[in-house]
Amino acid sequence: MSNDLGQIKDVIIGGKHKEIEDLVKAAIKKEEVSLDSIINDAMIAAMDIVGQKFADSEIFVPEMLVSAMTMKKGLNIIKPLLQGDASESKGTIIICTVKGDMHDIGKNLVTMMLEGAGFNVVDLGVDLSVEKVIEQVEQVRPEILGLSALLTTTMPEMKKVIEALEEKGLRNNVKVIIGGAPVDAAFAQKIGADGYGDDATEAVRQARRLIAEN
Ligand code: B12
Repeated sequence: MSNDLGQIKDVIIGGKHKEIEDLVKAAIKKEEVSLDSIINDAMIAAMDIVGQKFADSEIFVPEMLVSAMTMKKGLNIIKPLLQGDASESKGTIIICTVKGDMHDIGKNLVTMMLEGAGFNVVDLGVDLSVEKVIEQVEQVRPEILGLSALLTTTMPEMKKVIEALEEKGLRNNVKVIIGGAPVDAAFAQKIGADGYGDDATEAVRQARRLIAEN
């Protein structure tokens, strides 16, 4: 791994939020460092280590929070570079993190990549109740609904959303894609989702596939 990526990773793990912006700016300027590697090999890899340290009780929620804040500051530097051609929308997507779940870095990254790929994304934020999601689907009428969950305890909310869409007669109007660390393709199939993405690139691929099938 290049020195730039290693430093970004260390700074996120250490929660040194004052240093991240300059490091990301410097890395972006280097031809040999891709945006993809900054996001995946440095930033997401750092959060995996943070998660592991938390699981091993080496760090606690406050440290995890500062690392998250550091990553967010870094992502904000990258965001403008991911913006695509917004002249013609490829379709509308509503995205949110499900009820009881405050994790939003993955969702935000997926949002950035979808917007970069030309989709119109309505980001409802975190901790969204089933009722609120349904209300927004009725109002916005998106082609796709994206749901994110990072906790095993909040994954069942995704199933509840799909059931509520069925009950309201909305299920045929909107495709549902899901993602988040504890979620997988088998779970997506089990709850009747239309797609699953293990990262932001796959989220874009799934969205394109579902729009093309529409
Ligand atoms: C940062 C973090 C936090 C931060 C969140 C800050 C924020 N604004 O997001 C804070 C400190 C608030 C936090 C709190 C908690 N956390 Co936390 N957290 C993490 C950590 C370290 C990183 C998550 C992250 O941002 N990853 C980076 C992003 C980019 O990855 P991602 O979210 O997986 O997203 C990617 C894909 O999954 C996918 N994707 C994501 N969403 C979607 C949606 C769609 C539609 C698609 C297609 C794809 C997709 O694409 C993304 C880009 O590649 C993880 C560990 C980990 N490695 O996941 C633990 C982790 C998720 N947390 C955990 C826990 C236990 C908690 C707490 C319960 C701790 C506590 N005791 O209070 C609370 C819960 C709070 C709540 N109610 O939500 C556990 C969950 C265990 C479990 N099995 O359920 C983990 C796994 C840590 C661990 N190893 O124990 N956490």
